[in-house]
Amino acid sequence: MKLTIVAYPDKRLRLKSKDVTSFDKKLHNLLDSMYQIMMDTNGIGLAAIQVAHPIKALVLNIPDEEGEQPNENILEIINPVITHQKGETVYQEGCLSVPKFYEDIKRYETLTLNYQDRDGNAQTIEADGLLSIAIQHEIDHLNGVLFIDKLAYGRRKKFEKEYKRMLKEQSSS
Ligand code: Y12
Ligand code: CO
Repeated sequence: MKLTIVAYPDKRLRLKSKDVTSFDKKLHNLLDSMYQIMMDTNGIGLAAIQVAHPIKALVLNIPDEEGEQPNENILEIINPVITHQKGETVYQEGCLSVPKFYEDIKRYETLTLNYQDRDGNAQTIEADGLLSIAIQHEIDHLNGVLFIDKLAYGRRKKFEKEYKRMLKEQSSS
């Protein structure tokens, strides 16, 4: 399945994603293609809405201690629900839908997540570190929220100015 990444300020990124109800070949093809485009673009997390599919599905591949992302570390998360979250952490986040921008964002440090795998089986994981941050970032996408929405007013204004300039430069080159 040929996918392209939807980039800010495309309004489709503001859609609220719907529950997945069919765990069929179509879903599996979408997950496989999402994983492929995420790896091809050096991503570590991607929500289906970022490839114009407003369903509650996301893929993650968190780098290990060596910075490697072996295929067996892939996490496919369908219909996620965070049941517990605590602590506080700040990390410089980036997003495949907001290219070239990185910002410090405050998140919960640890969480417990209930979700379904690609076959609809119920799963639970406890997450901390980068995995916890990535899960929160991607679940925000399912609710139409981007990491830049969490910036303070002044920082957001600066971002909008710089991003507009970048888009203008891109379109004239
Ligand atoms: C911590 C922080 C954020 C997340 C969400 C997942 N974010 C990403 O996967 C970001 C990927 C990314 C990749 C880039 O490289 C290319 O596009 C080739 C990139 O570089 C440029 O835009 C030039 C920016 C972001 C999880 C955990
Ligand atoms: Co993102």
